[in-house]
Amino acid sequence: MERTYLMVKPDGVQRGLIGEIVSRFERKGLKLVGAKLMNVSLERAEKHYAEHKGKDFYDRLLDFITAGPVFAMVWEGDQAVGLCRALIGKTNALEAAPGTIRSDFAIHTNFNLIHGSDSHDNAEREIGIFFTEEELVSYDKAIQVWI
Ligand code: RTP
Ligand code: MG
Repeated sequence: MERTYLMVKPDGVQRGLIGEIVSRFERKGLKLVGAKLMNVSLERAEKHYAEHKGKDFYDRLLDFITAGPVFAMVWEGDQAVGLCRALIGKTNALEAAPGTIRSDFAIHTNFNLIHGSDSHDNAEREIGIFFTEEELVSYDKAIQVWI
């Protein structure tokens, strides 16, 4: 079982796409174990996007992710990291496969609606930035045996 960190970015919240986005992971059969609407402080944003420090889009990225509330989530399931990245689609909406979130709803790379952890280690790191372990809920999902 693997956990991943997903976050509807400020553009997705402003466009009223939280429900649409959440429903895609629910329908896939993954298990939601944590969720909250929150503002991202600059300190948290810098930790989260540390790997991009120094790149030309870094400042713009920090401005964007701190500009309004995000919907932070932790999802659990077999290969959750890779499966969620597949449902999200490539960074650039032009390259995202049809049917993915970014293909269906995004136009620009700067406003690509959702973040998903790109590796198991980054997932655990990012979950630690945005959630305390007490905020995550452990439970059995009756239907899971059929998926
Ligand atoms: P994310 O981390 O947000 O899930 O997106 P990602 O893995 O698909 O893309 P990543 O390479 O991690 O980049 C993080 C975010 O930075 C913005 N970006 N802009 N060339 C550019 O202008 C550029 N490249 C990346 C995007 O908003 C991307 O989601
Ligand atoms: Mg990334």
